[in-house]
Amino acid sequence: MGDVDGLNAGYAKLLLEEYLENPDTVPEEWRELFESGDSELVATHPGLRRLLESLREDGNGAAPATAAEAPPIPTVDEELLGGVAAAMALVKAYRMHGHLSARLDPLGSEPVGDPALEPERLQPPLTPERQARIPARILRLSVPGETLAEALPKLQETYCGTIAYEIEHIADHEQRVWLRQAIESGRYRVRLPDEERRGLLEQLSRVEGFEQYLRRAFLGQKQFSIEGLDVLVPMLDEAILLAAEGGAHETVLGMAHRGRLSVLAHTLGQPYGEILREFEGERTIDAVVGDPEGGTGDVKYHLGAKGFRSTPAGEIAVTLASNPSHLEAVDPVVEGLARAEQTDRSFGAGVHDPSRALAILIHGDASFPAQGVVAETLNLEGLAGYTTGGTLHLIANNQVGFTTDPAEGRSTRYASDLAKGFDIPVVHVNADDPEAAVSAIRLAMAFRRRFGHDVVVDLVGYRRFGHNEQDEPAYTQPLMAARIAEQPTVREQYAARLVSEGVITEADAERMVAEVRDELRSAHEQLKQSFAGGALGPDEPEIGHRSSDGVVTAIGVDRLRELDAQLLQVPDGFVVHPKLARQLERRSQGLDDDGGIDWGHAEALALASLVCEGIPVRLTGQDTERGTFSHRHLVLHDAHTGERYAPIQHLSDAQASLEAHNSPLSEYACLGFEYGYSVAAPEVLVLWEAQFGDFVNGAQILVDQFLVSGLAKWGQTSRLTLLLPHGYEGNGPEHSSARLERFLQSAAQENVRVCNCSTAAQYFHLLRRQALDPKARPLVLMTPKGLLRMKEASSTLDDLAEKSFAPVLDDPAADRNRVRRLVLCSGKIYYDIVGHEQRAEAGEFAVARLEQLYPFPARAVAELIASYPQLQELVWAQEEPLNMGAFRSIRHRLEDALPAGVPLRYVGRPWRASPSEGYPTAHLVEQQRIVREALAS
Ligand SMILES: Cc1ncc(C[n+]2csc(CCOP(=O)(O)OP(=O)(O)O)c2C)c(N)n1
Repeated sequence: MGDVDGLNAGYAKLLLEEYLENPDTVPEEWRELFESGDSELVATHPGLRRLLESLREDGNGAAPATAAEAPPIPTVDEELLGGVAAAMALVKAYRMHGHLSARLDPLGSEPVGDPALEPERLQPPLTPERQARIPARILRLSVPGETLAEALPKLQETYCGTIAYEIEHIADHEQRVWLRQAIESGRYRVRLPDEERRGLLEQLSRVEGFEQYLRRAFLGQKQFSIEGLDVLVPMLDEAILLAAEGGAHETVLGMAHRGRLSVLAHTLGQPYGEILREFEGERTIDAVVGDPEGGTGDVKYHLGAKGFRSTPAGEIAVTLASNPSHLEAVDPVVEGLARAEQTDRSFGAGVHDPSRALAILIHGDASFPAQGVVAETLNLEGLAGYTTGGTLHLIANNQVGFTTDPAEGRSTRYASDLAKGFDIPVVHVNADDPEAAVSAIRLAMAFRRRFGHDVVVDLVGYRRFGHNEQDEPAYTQPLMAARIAEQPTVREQYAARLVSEGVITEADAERMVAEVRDELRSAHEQLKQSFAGGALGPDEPEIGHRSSDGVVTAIGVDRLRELDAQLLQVPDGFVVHPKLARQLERRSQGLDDDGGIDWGHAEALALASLVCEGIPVRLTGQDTERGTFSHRHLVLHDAHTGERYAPIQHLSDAQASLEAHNSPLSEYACLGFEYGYSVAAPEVLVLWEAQFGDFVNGAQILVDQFLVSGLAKWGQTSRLTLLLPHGYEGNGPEHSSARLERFLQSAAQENVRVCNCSTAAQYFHLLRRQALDPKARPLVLMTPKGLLRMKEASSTLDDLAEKSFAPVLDDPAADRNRVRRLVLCSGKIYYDIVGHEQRAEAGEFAVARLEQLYPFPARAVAELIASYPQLQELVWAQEEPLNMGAFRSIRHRLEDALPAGVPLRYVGRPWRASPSEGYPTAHLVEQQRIVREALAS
């Protein structure tokens, strides 16, 4: 393309392209030109007319390469040119704003509309006559029609019907063009064959019949009925079918209370009898009393389950993740579950294949925009360490949250608007148009398959009854409730449509309803008879009681040397930063007799040994590849090229993968993700590291609702390991405490392990024990900062090769028969005490360490105490305030272990509202006081 009267035609075309994307981005005079075709620019540069004309010739907008090659332009139709520009603006408006005129609300509220969608309001007005003169192909439309006049109704139908799209915000051009083409061609909006339509009605009949039966049979019991969003069930079926077709062997579903029972029954295929049993269970005394040795169980609309669906492409598992009441908390967990299913962990860094599993998240319209974890989870979608190849998000939008109206609950127009910030396409669909809803899924799944990105389907329906079955919706939403009372159910509407179109008879529709009712009745009858026979309900989750002993964690010296050598190897030509190279080289010296294996070194050896024994490892956290304290350096960066290399992923005899990823700056979603991963892959040592330990409270919901209680509620556990930097080093209130007390308060029935190691070797053995122990349990580990490089906390090769993890470490220097006071402590303060000048004189004192705080090593502590025959006092010394740290959780355990008459004394910070001093000097004074008091005679 050459010049256009002195203007570069390529530039002009570019501007036109830009204008079509977003009219506001081009200069005003150009916008005027494109919209009216009658600007000063055209007057000064008549060649522009030719350019527009050439675009008319070429439906794709590609103009000939040079002006000379361009076919001779006959006369320019000024009128038409202006019309074309207006038509382009109209097309653009439909694509961008068509959703504002779409009929999305089953309750019939009027769409707001937008003036840009009205052809007569454009300049020049697109009258029917003008529309008829504008060829559709120059508008780059994919809807049928020769002229704009023919295409416009199709555009309206496509963009403003019962389904609507928001795709123009997507930054990726290819995705936008693909979506436009997919939408306008109607490829995914085809009329369903009659057999599928009958099937759809059958599903809707089952959903409605199920919910109605439960309501009548168990008056007032909570079922969180799906009615008003019934079509969610066939939509899920469609998604599962398509996932299987794409090669998936698993679908992982996360959802809250709404419609969960129906999903359990109809999507996972849980027999009606089992669900009815849960309802009956609420009436039985067995369920109320529970088993003190077992779990607590959970309400029926939180329980997870697994089912299998057979599809033409083969069987596919469907997992519904257990979830707490905390809305959206399950989102990252589902992502982690799916990621684990998608990962081949046999070698290297693992191989991720997103086609193997599909994650589906069902959100509430009130919770999606308002719960921050949603944004945190969406932010994971494109990250190499976290992506699941595109999550299908379904917003179960019943236009109310409990009693809160949308205008009170969010600042955005749509519940889905948050997703647009993540470049996610949004499809809105009216829940009373089942065929549109199914086609929305087809488009969404095709997009996922093509681009591997998340997609949101905003299913706009209503809530036929109250928030739950005990609520009266008319108290707070009287107009909506009255409107809903008049609204025929989606099954009724769809049945009437199929009858009127001759697809089924009325008798067919009634038969479908009767069938499900009969099935439920007979399942219920059978259940009642089984009760009469004394059959019991399903057991509550059992909680095992003894950690497995006898796990060998030591590794031969030669093997350790071999691993160590490999951990220092980089490819030829790879340049490690010289300062770091020296640091790493010092590691080899650590293997000498003098010792000096520090924390990072011990960790690398532990993880490398596990990988070679076939135990996969996954380690994530903020800046975790290097380590917050620059002590790890698992992943190296070539000093010249920036290229990455992780020697631990290239061990010659590795039999499993090691995944290491720096995480985004999130605790809630990132911990949730790792929890999910570790549940789906209990054989993997999954480690999540907090930057500083106290940041874990950003994930408190995950800790409380999943990590510590999942076993009791759902029988769900894992070997997820939390590395929480902890210790008072004068860095202020926020960087001192990982809130050990919170974990100890939640520790019961051997739900978790809580440790605080004081040497590199202890850490080495603990990591290996955590991975190798046949009994999986989460481990909460207080990790050090200053001790990472402290000579006294480092270990020797023999410590790794010969020892094992000791829950209690005795005083190596104690003169047993002289000791009158035993100071027991945990973690870093040990070194403050033994390093204190007074310690040298304290011949009558011994200082021992409690390395495992839960399960409390009662026998080891009792033996320790008994080994000091002259003991007159036990001191518990801690850095944390009295209302924090370990003391209040373990005090009774220590007292139980003491002989009669030997008192227990507390030394530590007094009750404090904030964990630590803000000023380093104040910290030093307080730290000194604690140590002196522990040692003072
Ligand atoms: C984190 C959290 N806060 C508050 C609640 C209490 N709660 C339960 S349901 C609900 C309304 C949810 O509305 P929406 O997300 O639209 O789902 P719906 O119940 O309408 O399906 C609220 C506030 C909760 N479960 N979780």
